[in-house]
Amino acid sequence: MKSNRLEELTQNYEALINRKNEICNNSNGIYKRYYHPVLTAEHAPLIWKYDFDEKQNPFMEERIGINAVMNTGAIKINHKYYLVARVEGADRKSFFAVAESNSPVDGFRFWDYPIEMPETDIPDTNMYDMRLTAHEDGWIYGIFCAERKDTNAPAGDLSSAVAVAGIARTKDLKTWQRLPDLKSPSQQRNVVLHPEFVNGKYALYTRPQDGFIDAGNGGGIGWALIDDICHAEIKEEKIINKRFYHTIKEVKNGEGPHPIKTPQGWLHLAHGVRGCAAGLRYVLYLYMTSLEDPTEIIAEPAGYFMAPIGEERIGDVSNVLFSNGWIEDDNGKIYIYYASSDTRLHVAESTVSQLVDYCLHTPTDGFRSIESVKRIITMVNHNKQYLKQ
Ligand code: M1P
Repeated sequence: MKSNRLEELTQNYEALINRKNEICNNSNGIYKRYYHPVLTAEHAPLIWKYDFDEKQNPFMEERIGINAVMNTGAIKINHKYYLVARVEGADRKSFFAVAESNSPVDGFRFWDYPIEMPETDIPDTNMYDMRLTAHEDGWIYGIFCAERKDTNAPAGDLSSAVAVAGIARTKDLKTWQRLPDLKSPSQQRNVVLHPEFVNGKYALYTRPQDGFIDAGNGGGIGWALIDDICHAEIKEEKIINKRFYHTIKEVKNGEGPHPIKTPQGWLHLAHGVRGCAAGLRYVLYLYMTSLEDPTEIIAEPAGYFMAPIGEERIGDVSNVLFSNGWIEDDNGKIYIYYASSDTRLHVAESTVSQLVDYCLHTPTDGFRSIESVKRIITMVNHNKQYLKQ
């Protein structure tokens, strides 16, 4: 028989999983947020956290703490929605776990077991931020950040780390085959596999960085063609989406999930980072590249597409929105899974048509205040004809 406390915990847990989500009606016309986060630390299954044996756990204490659920890969398979989320324990270690639902916006329930990701010869200290790509070669790839201590750091420096792109593939999200890490001349995070072959090769979005935190000379989101995904190596890397002074991506940027193919071009979601007195501010932005040449930018609206609001602003790493997962549904809808402040995971809804319209018709960045003013004057002059006398 279950103890009263376990019974109560179970009831609360089921209420949380079965809670219906609601769309927020205040919208800028581009997307709508949903009220409730789709995954939080509280969504971690009780069987992960509690020893259910009352003799061993007379106070029904939590034995394993979960701190946050955030940055998720996302995919729809056979009418079901799957999130491969970054779960962070109270011990600071992140790992991957699959949550499944029949709905894109609520009802996500973690599988009983988190993913036991195979390792390479070099053990991973931490792993996070998986981008899922159902590639035309038939595999589902998961590329993620594998983090290890920097063995060249001076004695006493226990913080310096090295980020590499870990690569794994699966057919069912259950059994994963780990491939060798991406060989790169620089550290890498935010590496994403393009879903199609390009010139017969695998194509990666990269984010070269000088250090673990700093992009340094890494000029932005890169692109590299890979001969053999089973021994992936960057031989040539070209920056396709650059960082710029006094923009939302001044300090660094990174590709989100893999881009979505639309008749007008590849639609990309990315994050941009700038510094301010409160620390780093992470926002999301969109851009598009050409279908003929996926490295050629054809549209990039000025500024951010989504920035943290309300409770999204606060968390373990405040002032952060981060996304590495979205799902294009059969009805043209797009579900954007985004994490706020490295703490919880939300969903916003839009359509391919709306996002493409946003990209193609929002003014680009003029890089100077006076250019921003000119854009507003142009809009006002245009709108005058529609004002009632
Ligand atoms: O803390 C904010 C984000 O920082 C990193 O992203 P980036 O490499 O672009 O700086 C990642 O650790 C990410 O997981 C995290 O959300």
